[in-house]
Amino acid sequence: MSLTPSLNQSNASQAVLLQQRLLRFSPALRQKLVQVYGQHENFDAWITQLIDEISELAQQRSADLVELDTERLQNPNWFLQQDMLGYCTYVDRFAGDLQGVKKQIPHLVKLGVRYLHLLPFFQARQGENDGGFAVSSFDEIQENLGNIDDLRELTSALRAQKISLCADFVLNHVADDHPWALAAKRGDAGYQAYFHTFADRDLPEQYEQTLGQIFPQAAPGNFTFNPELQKWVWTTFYPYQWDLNYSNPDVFAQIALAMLRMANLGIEAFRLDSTAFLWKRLGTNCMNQPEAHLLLQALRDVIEIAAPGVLLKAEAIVATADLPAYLGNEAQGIKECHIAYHSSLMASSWVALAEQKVDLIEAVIAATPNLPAQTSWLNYVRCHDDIGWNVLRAEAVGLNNDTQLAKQRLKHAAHFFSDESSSYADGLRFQASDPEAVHGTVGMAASLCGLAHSSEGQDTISAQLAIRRVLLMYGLSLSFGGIPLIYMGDELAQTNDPSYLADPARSMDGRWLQRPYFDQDAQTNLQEMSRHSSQVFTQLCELIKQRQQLPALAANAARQILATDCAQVLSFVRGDVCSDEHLIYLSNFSELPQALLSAEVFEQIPFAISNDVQYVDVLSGEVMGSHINLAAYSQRWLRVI
Ligand code: OTU
Repeated sequence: MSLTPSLNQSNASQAVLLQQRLLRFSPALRQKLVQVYGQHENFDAWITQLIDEISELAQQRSADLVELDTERLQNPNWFLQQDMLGYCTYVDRFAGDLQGVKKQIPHLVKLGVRYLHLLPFFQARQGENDGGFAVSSFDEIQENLGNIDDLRELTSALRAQKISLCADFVLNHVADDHPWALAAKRGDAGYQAYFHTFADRDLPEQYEQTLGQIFPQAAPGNFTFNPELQKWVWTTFYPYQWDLNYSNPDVFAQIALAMLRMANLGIEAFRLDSTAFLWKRLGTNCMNQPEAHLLLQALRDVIEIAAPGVLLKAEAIVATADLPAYLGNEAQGIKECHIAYHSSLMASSWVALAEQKVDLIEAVIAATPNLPAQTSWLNYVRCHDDIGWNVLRAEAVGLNNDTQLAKQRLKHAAHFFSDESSSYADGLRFQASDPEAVHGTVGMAASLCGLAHSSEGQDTISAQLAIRRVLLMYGLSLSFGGIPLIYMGDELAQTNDPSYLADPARSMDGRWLQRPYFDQDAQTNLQEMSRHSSQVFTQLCELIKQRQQLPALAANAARQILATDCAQVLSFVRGDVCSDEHLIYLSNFSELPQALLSAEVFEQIPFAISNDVQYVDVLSGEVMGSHINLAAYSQRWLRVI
């Protein structure tokens, strides 16, 4: 069959561009992989074959995706645009299946969403599967959610509305019924080498000395005895999630190729799940190892060659100091992921709510470095996982140089949000039977903020305060910088869903408390302003709209903490402090009103010192006089008039 001349031409120019990218990024890819796999005797043949396969998949990319790649290469800051806003949800809980998600696009558009993260929808293990995080095929969709055609259709329908689809790519493990695990169980030595297996407990016990626990209650320990293999298998998460052995180059190659096949379906961003855990090293907690970073950098090179419009987002729930490495290192010319979750900012804002003081958030911000160009934080209030308190240990210790006190503070937060009758919050402890342990907390944002399910329709003071707290939390994530993310249901102030307790496949995992079904009724009745859902939705939309309009709130605009003499008030300035293109953020994390002297805040802004300026709060329209008054749990976004 002969091709039309124009197609031929565009194919030819595509081939040239691919060739250029291969020339540029293959040596970079090789340079990383030689550090990890250079000892293997067949390294040269292996990498030559891998690059061939990458190039093959690059050529299979459809014309519209190639066009998208080209556009994004021309505008590499596309994901840092002013109006970038994320939304995260499970497919079934939001809309039944992939076709249902397509029907919900108008809801996303109404919110201003530009980036939709759908939690795992690729084929998952039969039975328990950790909400889809036990993947049994990277090439098939969970039957109840649809098929590959539905996915392709959804990605293009989203793209038509300028919404990029983000999918989870579970890097650290596969399900115990993934074909690789099944082959291993059948005795295939090649596939056994895809996993970490141990004939006895000797090494596992040595590793356990320094390993942490993710699910200490539901899945204690990091190794599981498999009767078919008659061996212990490394299982950091649930026993049915088998950690991949990345010291085996074939594992890396298969994962890289799987990623490109998924990208070719139109997925525009990958949430790289559990990136911190990829490399194991005796005597360490097996997190954040240098090799894990090299492998992520190599995946970035693979993307640069074959799908350069695609984003990589690191899910590394680690201490603030360990986070920036996931975004590369500008001085050293190292690129890794484009986006990373800022989990310590998230957790510290909940601590601030519990303590009614903001020093821990300020400490986190102080420990948050400026990021390399073309990278961004992902800021969120809640997600499908627990709030892990331990990521804040360093900041909490640093504030008083007192380990015991730091532990007390984090314990207090866990207690505040999780224990009945200790506060307004309605959450639960996650996976900790030991009251001394500072593990995690689960619950929907609205519930943690004190909105009782039963209070819907009642205009009580406590409900109004709860709503303010929800908006306070979202206001921070929308104004901080980076990409803000809405967790499905929060926009409608949805509360906890305890129905998981009746399902034996889920009752052991409290995170299901915060994975409710989308409240269609609330969405249909958004014009009924007596509903809490409508009130939150309307005010959240207002915050989003203001953020879209204010250049000072763009993802990568500068940020600087402003000092206040009030421990309950958080304040920073975004944008250019030497011109009127800046915005002052102030928020009151306490239940009491606070008043600041305007002059003391404004004198920290060079532009305000040298000009006779007045500020208006864009949220209320109020012009600031000699004092900035902040009602309980309120925020102000001030711009120069
Ligand atoms: C990630 O989680 C996912 O977000 C979880 O939903 C999965 O259960 C897990 O991986 C396994 O695939 O540490 O960096 O609640 O914060 O498990 C990986 C604990 C992780 C999660 C933790 C997290």
